[in-house]
Amino acid sequence: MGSGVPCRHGSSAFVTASPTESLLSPDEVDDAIAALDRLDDERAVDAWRTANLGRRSPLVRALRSLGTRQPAARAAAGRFLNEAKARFEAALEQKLAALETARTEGLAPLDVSLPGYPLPRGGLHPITRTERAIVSAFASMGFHVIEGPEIETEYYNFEALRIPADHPARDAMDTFYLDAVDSRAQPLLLRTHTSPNQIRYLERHEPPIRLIAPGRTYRNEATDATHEWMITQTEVLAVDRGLTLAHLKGTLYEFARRLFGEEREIRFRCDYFPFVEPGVEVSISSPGGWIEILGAGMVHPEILTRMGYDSEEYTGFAAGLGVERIAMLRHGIRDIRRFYENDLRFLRQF
Ligand code: FA5
Repeated sequence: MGSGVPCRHGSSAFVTASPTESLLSPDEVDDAIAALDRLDDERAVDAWRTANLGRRSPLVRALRSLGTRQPAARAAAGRFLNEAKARFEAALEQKLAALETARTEGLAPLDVSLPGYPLPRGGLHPITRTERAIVSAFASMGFHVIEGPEIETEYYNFEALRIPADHPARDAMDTFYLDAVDSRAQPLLLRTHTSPNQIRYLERHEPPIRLIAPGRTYRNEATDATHEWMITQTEVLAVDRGLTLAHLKGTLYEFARRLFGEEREIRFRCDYFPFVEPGVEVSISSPGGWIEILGAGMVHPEILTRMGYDSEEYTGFAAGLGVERIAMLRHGIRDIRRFYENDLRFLRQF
């Protein structure tokens, strides 16, 4: 309890005599109210409330003990105590109102006509912007967006895509393995590409299929100006009757035209991926030379057969686009590492 707050825990506060006397003397009530009047901060007022109106205050204890008094003394004492309580409560309410007025008086009134403060505005990360541009280019060609898990099993990331354990293609995708297995004892890893989405989708859907699956992928490799260890990829898959390499090329040409305009050149070269046949890589011209932006090809017939489709009847094409590389080309950025350094001077330019 703070100084200046009268608190009567001693027996002197209780007057235990006749009905004309009270359990709390009138003087003490006056003193307590005068003490409250002198207080000027909320904590002291709170302490006063506890001392004078709290469960253990003389007033409340006296009220509680009324029942033990002689009937003759009880009525007069009760009246006095109730009056004291009402006076305490009124004084307290008045004091709190006075403190509130004092608190708000010093504040300047709100002038809504003053110019506002410029609030810092966030923006979308350049990789998110490019990812959205890619998605919308394919969506306008009839592809729909799906998502798959970033933590994958060896089966979906490699084996189902015809990349067995001893296959050299695994060397190109140095893998972050997790110290865990799934319910079927499959080793878990951070997916090295978005191609597992092809298998996951084919398992559950019938052709015609046209999907696009953007997301993060991870490779345990050294970084340089065009290589990061965390890459955003976008998988593209189409499966239908009669699809050919011409459909793949036409789709990718149209995509490149929408994203880069007519000026940039696009180059197709043969490449090898175990899950396509034939396979290609696509590069885009830039002032610094060609930049490879994606791998692609015709879905390997064995994958379609394994998924239960007649590969004579159904064919498909697939592609895996590197979003960071595409963002570099769109914005003329020479070093891929800039994207994830979190340097606001760089990020604010987008
Ligand atoms: C793949 O990841 C295949 N899954 C692509 C694919 C899909 C082929 C469907 C055939 C059919 P690759 O490792 O080449 O392929 O990566 C594809 C693209 O991701 C590359 O062209 C490149 O743009 C980007 N990329 C790959 N590794 C990196 C890296 N370390 N840093 C930046 N971008 C990368």
